[in-house]
Amino acid sequence: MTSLARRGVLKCLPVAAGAVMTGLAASPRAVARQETAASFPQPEIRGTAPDTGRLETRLTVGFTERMIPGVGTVTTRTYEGTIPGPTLRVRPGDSLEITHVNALPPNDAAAAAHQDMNLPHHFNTFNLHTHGMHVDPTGESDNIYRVFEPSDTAGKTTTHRSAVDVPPDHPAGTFWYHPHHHGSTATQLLNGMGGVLVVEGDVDEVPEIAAAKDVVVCINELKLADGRVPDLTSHGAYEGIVSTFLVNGAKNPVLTIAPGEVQRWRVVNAGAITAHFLSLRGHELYQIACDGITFMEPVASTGVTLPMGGRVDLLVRGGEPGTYKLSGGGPSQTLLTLVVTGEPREMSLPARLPGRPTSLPEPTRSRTLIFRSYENVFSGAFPNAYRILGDGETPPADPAAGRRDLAWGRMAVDFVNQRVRLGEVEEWTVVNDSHAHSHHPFHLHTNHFLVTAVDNRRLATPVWHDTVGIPPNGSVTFRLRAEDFTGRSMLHCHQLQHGDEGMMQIVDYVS
Ligand SMILES: [Cu+2]
Repeated sequence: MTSLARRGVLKCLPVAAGAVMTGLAASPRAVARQETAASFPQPEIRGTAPDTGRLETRLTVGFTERMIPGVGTVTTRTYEGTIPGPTLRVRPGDSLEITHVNALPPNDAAAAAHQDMNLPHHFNTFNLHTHGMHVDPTGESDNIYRVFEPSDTAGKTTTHRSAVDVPPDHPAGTFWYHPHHHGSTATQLLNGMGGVLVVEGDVDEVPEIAAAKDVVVCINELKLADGRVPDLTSHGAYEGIVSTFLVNGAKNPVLTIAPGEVQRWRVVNAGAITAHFLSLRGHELYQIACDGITFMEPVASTGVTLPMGGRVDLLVRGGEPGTYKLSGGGPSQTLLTLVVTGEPREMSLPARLPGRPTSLPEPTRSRTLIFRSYENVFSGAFPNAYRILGDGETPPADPAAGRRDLAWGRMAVDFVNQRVRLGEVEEWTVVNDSHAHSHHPFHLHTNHFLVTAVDNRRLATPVWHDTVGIPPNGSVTFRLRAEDFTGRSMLHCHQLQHGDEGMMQIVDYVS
């Protein structure tokens, strides 16, 4: 497989309408001004204690007021007072032990007394999802059915514990963590709750990558109105609010690179609403991983699509001296500014990577899921406008059987949409039959899947994903072989307002 062919693969992945990124060279005066700017921010790093195999840490969630230059004073729910939260670094075989402190105020009684699971609710309740990690989805691990409630007494806190065992053969790469309590996920992510989770390992030891500066580029998306993010108490809560994109908590931070220097960027879309198309004029992007899974070789391209929840690891080599912009979420929004400056360096790119092979055996069963938005039904509050139809679709509500339209979270109803047998190879086709403006990134928990076709066009080289955009009026086909972990997990749309409003299904992995 040539890199040229792979370039076609990346380009054919869908891009959200209106989410574009442009690269523009700026004037020399702008270069001089930006060279004096503050250095590029990086989230605090918390790593495994030496020789223990354990990363024990505490993440306190509360409302934090902070001044963000270029944005103003904002008051949002955060992990540890920062956007994003600290970067957690572990190695295969480690255990990640988190004490969560819920320092949020009591939930609003009216919102907590909801009758419909798809009416967003409990905005001060959260839990933990280790997005993309191949770990146990049950117990105190990556279990998104848990509820970390706040105290019902103002000013008091509650504590909750997570223990995630990272398998010894877990892939090394870029993952992330965020809350995943059904009903409050979109609101909490749009407050800036989310952080990067790095699994160290083989890919980091490739000499050319070991020599490259390791840069986290975590893109958070905030929906700010008067310095706060409204709770999703009505379907239109975020309509008309332009997204504010922060990279590592800053608006348009400046990153410097020398001509010829190679840096490794771990780019995370920690947003809930907007996909990005990353490109940098005058520079090729060399993608080395998608969603934490390393490629067999770097793939050069002029642009990379990053759906909500997705990650790409890129090698970027500084080009001609000058100033270059990455913008996203609309042409007027700049994500970061790259300044190429200083003594030229000669750094090389790796030819081969310790990647995951891109093949699976022939499937022995198939499923078709249809993501549908009924956007003409918003006369009421939340009338189940976002549904997943097709194989395994949720049957109509049956109050007599204790079953509402969807059944998870607080409702201990034994309903499963997709029962997936470990070891069996399946072929899934996920269809987006919504109108042209609905972008639905499909996300599966616990297992990666191998995308083989988009809109029925076979990819020259399949790509491993845990999150992939389904193009409007289009489809994505993938193979799945679930392994290692049984138990109830989840699939859903990673446009998280859609997810909170019902575009979710329960997956039960069985042996
Ligand atoms: Cu969606």
